[in-house]
Amino acid sequence: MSLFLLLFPIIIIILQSMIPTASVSDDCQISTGTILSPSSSSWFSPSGRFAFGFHPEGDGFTVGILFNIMAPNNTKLIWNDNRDGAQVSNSATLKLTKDGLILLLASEGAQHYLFSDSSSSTHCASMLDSGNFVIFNSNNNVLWQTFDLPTDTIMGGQTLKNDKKIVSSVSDTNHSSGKFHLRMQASDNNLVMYLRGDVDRMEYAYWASNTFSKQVTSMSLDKDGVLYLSIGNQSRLNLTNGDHLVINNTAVIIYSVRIEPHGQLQVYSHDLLANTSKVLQRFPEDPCTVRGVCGHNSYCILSEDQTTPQCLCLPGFEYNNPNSHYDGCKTSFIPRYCPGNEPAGDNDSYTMKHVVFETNPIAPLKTFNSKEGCFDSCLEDCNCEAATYFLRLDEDVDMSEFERAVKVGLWCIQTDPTLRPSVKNVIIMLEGSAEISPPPNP
Ligand SMILES: *[C@@H]1O[C@H](CO)[C@@H](O)[C@H](O)[C@H]1NC(C)=O
Ligand SMILES: *[C@@H]1O[C@H](CO)[C@@H](O)[C@H](O)[C@H]1NC(C)=O
Ligand SMILES: *[C@@H]1O[C@H](CO)[C@@H](O)[C@H](O)[C@H]1NC(C)=O
Ligand SMILES: *[C@@H]1O[C@H](CO)[C@@H](O)[C@H](O)[C@H]1NC(C)=O
Ligand SMILES: *[C@@H]1O[C@H](CO)[C@@H](O)[C@H](O)[C@H]1NC(C)=O
Ligand SMILES: *[C@@H]1O[C@H](CO)[C@@H](O)[C@H](O)[C@H]1NC(C)=O
Ligand SMILES: CC(=O)N[C@H]1CO[C@H](CO)[C@@H](O)[C@@H]1O
Repeated sequence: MSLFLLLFPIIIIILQSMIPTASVSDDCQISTGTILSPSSSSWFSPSGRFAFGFHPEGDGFTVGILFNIMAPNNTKLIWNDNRDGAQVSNSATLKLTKDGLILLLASEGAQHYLFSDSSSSTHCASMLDSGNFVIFNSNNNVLWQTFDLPTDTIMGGQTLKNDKKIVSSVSDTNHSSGKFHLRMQASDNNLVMYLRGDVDRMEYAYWASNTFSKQVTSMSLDKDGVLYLSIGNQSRLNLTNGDHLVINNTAVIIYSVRIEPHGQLQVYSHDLLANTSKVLQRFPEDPCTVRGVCGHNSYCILSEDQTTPQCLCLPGFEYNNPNSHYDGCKTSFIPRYCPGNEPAGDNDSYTMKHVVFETNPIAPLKTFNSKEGCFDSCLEDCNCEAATYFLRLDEDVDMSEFERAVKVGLWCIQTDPTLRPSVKNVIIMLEGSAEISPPPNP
């Protein structure tokens, strides 16, 4: 009898503490102790569209979130762990424990925490239909979520916080960090895209929101697919026009925005009933204005569909990598040297019209009265391989041709002067015009 009286309040306490736990379980799909391996199935979102688990990459696997758009054929990896680390082998396992989410690299005996929980309060995890993978404690508080660690993609409902960035992937099959990034820049309230260098220097930027005077705090993609900047705490500045916002009650559409391997930021809509994806908007609109998209000694033109950049070698050059035209070009001739002041030997010369240097000239510009004077000056200078010649405004300009102006990504012929062939085998005259807006000053 006395024992029952003692136990009674304890039973009540246990019952009470179970009530919040019960509500948590609605959000819980994966409980602690659950193990995943490359040969087992993934942790799917309720709709089955998002799969957290091991996904093939290179010779092994990467741990990430796969978005099935046209399942199972058209998939996109929207997030992955340790993207610049080595791929994991098929003996690896992933385990949700009270201490966090651990990747055990069985063969190497090593382990790596995707999320480490020092207070051992990890309760469960869920792959949500928004594309967010979330780890909860028993009070239903978020301990960790992939939405806080974006790689190259932001999903509808996700925010890129101040001073955070997303980095393009190398390609659609290699999700290591690629050439470009988009940064929510706290220092000057701008959302900026850069060619990745040692530092984010203004001359490497190829797109910016130009919101200097506003108090920009973050970039978000809302659930309706409108990309916007938050200004202060209340107002927002829409970056996309929202033209796609037509009422269609039968459609199930989700949105994403990704910095593409070729540097453009693209906003997508994904129709989950029709199983189609389309690009709603691109920043910048012209893929050839992405700085460095083509690599050294090559230039960019638009493909037939007007949306894909195509890189061509300058005359006298060939692709560094015949399988990828985005890796720049190298000389296709054997350089011959012109020591001292000996006159240059044989030469081939090419003229390319309506092109612009994308950065400030390497050497100070000289002024000539004629194109021939400019040409001869390059010929006399052993180190000159290319010369730009700007038409004066009073000269005849065929404006229709400017519509299709070629933009040269020739930031420098060769960065290392000792590698420069001091020879007149190739002279390239780049004829620009004052009509083409000059590149921005750094
Ligand atoms: C992905 O690209 C990076 C950088 O170019 C390279 O180091 C890595 O080996 C590539 N990974 C695979 C699996 O090809
Ligand atoms: C779209 O994909 C889902 C999931 O794979 C499938 O159930 C559905 O039938 C597909 N719809 C169409 C129109 O193909
Ligand atoms: C991808 O889809 C196409 C058309 O639906 C089909 O012919 C092809 O076999 C699929 N490929 C794979 C790898 O499933
Ligand atoms: C933002 O909100 C905080 C607290 O809610 C407030 O103190 C601050 O003044 C607000 N800032 C702006 C710019 O409205
Ligand atoms: C921005 O987009 C939202 C959502 O579509 C819309 O409600 C709002 O009116 C837009 N704001 C402006 C200034 O256009
Ligand atoms: C509405 O969405 C459904 C499903 O995606 C599609 O089949 C239909 O054509 C859409 N209707 C309109 C008017 O766009
Ligand atoms: C030194 C030399 O061969 N110069 C030639 C380079 O090419 C131009 C154009 O073909 C000729 O005019 C030069 O005589």
